[in-house]
This record gives sequence, C-alpha cells and structure tokens, in this order.
Amino acid sequence: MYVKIILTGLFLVIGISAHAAILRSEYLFNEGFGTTATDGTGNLDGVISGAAYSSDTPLGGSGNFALSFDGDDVVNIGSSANLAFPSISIEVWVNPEDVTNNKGIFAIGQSSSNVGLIIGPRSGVNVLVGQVGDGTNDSFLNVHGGVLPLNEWSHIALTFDGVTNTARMYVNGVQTSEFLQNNPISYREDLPAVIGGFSDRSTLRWIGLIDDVRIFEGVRTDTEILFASTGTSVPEPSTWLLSFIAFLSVRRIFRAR
Ligand SMILES: [Ca+2]
Repeated sequence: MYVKIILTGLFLVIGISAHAAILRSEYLFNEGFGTTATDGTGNLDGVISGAAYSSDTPLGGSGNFALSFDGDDVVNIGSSANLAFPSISIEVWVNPEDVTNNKGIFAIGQSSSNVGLIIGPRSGVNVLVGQVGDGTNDSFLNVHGGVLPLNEWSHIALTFDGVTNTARMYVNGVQTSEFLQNNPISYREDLPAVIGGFSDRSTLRWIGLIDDVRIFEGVRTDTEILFASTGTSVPEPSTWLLSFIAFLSVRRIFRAR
C-alpha cells in the first residue's frame, strides 16, 4: 500500500516536471546603476541604451529598481536565436505613461513581415496586443489583451504553445484572450531580442516603466501566471505532493491501530 502511494506520487511529480516551463532569462533591473541588465539565470545579459533606473517598482522593497523608458531607449538582449523557442512564455510588469502610438514592450525575432513575437499597446486605444507571426500574412496573429491603464503597474503574460499553436494573453493574472495560429512561430533569428521596442526598428519605443521580465521555454499555466501576478510562485509540486503522501501514510498508521 505504502509503495503504491509513493510510486503514484513519484509518477505525478515526474509527470508535472516533464511539462513544466523552464526559466531561460530573467531581468529584474535591480542593479541600480550601469548599462548591463543582468540575466538572473546567468544566460544572456542585456545592454541598456538610454533607459534610467527608477525606484518606482510593482512589488516594492528596498534595493528594487525598474527601468524607465522615454521613447528612444531600449535593452538589447542579443540574438533572437538564443530565445527562439517553439513553445514560449513571456511575463513582464509595465507602467505606461503614453500609449498613443504602437509601442514595443518586448520582442523576439519580430519583423513587419509577420514573423516573431511582440507585446505592446496598439495605436491610440490603450489596447494591449500580443502578436505571434508564422511568416505568412494569413495567420499573423493579434491577441487583444484588454485595457492597459496609464500610470499604474500591470502584469502581462503571453504564452504560445508550439504543439497546438495556441497563443494566450493575460493581464494581472487573468486570461484575456486566446487565439489559434495556423503554424508554429517563425522567428527572424538574425534580429535582436529587445525590451522596450521592436526587433526590426529603432522607433516605436516604450514610454513608461518596465520591470521583472521573464522568458520561459514552454507554456506557463494559468495558476503559475496568477501567482506571478502577485509576485509569488506556486509551491513546488514535490513539496505538496510529498506532504500529501506523508499525510496519507500517517493517517493509515493511526487507522491500523
Ligand atoms: Ca526590479
């Protein structure tokens, strides 16, 4: 009986782990000085051009900074080839000052020929859009993500499942839209991945604050994104599963008496 319970738990842990999204890059901007945006995973440090540090952050706390962009700043995190994952999740906090034109918050291998991935407000209407291109005109994708309020922090997530070709957009932990794409994402790997702009141009850059950019290989779940929007993480499955197994074992011991 014990063996059966433990084996079931182990298979559940292994099963959940096999599908978990993996954090590939993380930019918290907590350096407070200099022009290097350190990748918390040690993977891909970014180069800050023009953006300034601000102590206005979504989660607060001492030693926490965000980056402030004034319309011609960007953080270049290098070749999009490094982040061209078929299944991908992006999470970022934004605090916009101005969304009266198209602006880039985050982009990987994006160009105007319907390729790559970009998140940003759509011209004039405060509507947040995620675009995932597969290289053809027909299946270029807009994920309308709802209202992006000015001068306050919002948590944004975009996921793309490269198996089902499904894109989802979340604002403050709540899914706002879902779109089916015809094909997998096609990235322009020769273009840079950037924070605060588009991959394929030096215009249409962000005006406002950005903090805590995280890029995952794989699809983050609704629950994970909901926790992330409060600045926390879902408890490790191994922890709660092993606790549950321990609880069952103890209960059985008492019942056997
Ligand atoms: Ca920060």
